[in-house]
Amino acid sequence: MRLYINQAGYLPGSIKTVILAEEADKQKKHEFMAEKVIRIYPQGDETCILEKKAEYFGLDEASGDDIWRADFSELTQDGIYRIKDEEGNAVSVRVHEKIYDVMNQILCKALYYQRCGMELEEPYAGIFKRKSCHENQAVLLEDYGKLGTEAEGTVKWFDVRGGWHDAGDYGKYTTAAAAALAHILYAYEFFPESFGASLNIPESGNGMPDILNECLYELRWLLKMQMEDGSVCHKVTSMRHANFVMPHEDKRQMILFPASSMAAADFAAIMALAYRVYRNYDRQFAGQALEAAKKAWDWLEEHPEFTGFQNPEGCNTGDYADTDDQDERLWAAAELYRVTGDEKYLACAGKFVEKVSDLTAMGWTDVAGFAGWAFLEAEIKKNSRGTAETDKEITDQREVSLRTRFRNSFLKEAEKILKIQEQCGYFAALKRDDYGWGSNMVLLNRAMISGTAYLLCSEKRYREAVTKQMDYLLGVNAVGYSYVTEVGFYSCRNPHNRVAAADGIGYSIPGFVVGGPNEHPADEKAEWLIVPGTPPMKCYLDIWECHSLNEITIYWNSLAIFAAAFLECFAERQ
Ligand code: 9MR
Ligand code: ZN
Repeated sequence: MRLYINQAGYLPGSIKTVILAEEADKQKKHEFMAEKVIRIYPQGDETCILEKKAEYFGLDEASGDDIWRADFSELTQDGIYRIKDEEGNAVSVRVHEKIYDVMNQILCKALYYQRCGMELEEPYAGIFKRKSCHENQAVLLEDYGKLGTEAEGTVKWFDVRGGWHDAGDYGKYTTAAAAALAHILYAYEFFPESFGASLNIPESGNGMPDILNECLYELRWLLKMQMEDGSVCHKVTSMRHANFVMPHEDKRQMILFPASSMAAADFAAIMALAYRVYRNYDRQFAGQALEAAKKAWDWLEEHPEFTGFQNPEGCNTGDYADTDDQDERLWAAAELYRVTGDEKYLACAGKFVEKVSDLTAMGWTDVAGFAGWAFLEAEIKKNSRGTAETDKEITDQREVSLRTRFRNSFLKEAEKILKIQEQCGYFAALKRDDYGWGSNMVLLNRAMISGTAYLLCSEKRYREAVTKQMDYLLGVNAVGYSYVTEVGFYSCRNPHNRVAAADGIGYSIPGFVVGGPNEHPADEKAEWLIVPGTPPMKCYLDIWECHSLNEITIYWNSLAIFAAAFLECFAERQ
């Protein structure tokens, strides 16, 4: 029997479940599986303080496991405990009021380690200190072929230093960056008090919350991705991914790839949001951000057609391809309306919303849910600790109807998510077929939707849904891993991250969310090692070569940041 708990720990008031699992034996008759008992002891003490029944859930399809579950929510005192089953299997569990406060700091600090174009100095980076990287200027794709020829003199050079490396690779991608920033900046707007701690980064103590300092590093880079005509480049990467070397050893030529309408619209939206968030801290930057947002919007108006992006031949870095830009345009309109109050944006939002099918998506491909957050801001802040600035009475019927539409979409989707969770023995918000590349992203996206539903209607079951997603991420899953590097007693240590593979340290920078189980492995090592027919929740390996299982990205961390900030905000609610 295997026992699974959240390895980071539980908030005193939260719902707590231990899962007992064993690989299903097809010969056994499931209807007659007996109940089991678990006992809980304080660490280092043999006096049982709580005895609970573990009820048989049944066969869990995604893992192929027989599952029993015991609720131990009564354990509300801070402390470390041992949970034992009748066979003597045991696991340690922590209960502490600061679990998600600390979790959030670790997840946020990980972003600092992704910084490009500056040295990571020992006082902030400790053993993970490293030299500055990617200092050289970039060229436009159209000029790339001229390098090393007679025409080299006519090549234009661009300074695109700064920002975060996207993931385990050293590329920097506009739509991916916008999604990551959105998760974090909205989390900051909704739960500002969850971001009080110092992250020990070079800017700490300058009067701005550290999470905003960290995001500003990314935003200042993002500004450089805008061209003079207002368009925004889709990405800046080398033609081929870097070798597995430290970032400062990667000397490949950086290329600015062509603009896309998704990049321009995401850029407009995130810069408008940045204006709101930063105007009280850094007026100059805020002003620049708003101006850049409007310029990108004007470009979009001049280019109403879809401008997609596809890698040119020979390029193997991420393409973050999309087939539609209506949701991105919707988000840009929503944010610009929120900051300017200009009706023209509201009218556009009303037009774009008709063309978007999923109004709750909040990833790099589909972003309409962010528009929902923008419209529902005042309502959401009433229930979180953020203070609404714009809680005016809404008289414009178009806005009222947009709000209702988003509200209903979030609540409807959250209801579906609860159903998915109910069907999974591990309470994961993933269906049998949802275990693809970055399955942890799908799960955490759903956690954000559940969280949004809670913010809209205060129904406890939605808050518990978020708790359970974080439980899954942090150890309540069929392989028993905490999918956050170096957090927990059995966590991933070998993420697909060029830095981790090249730094020779032997363990990982803490606080990175890895992609997670993938039933369709797409890298050679995983294809060899994952035996066909392995249940989807078990298609995972903590091996650095397995990029389709074990990569890290900024926009997976940012999702967990949102969820952790949410749980920290409601830590005191029972
Ligand atoms: O998450 C992306 C996955 O869905 C794609 O199939 C894969 C191949 O293009 O790319 C993944 O995204 C990666 C991106 O291309 C580059 N940076 C790291 C991303 C996460 O693995
Ligand atoms: Zn770099």
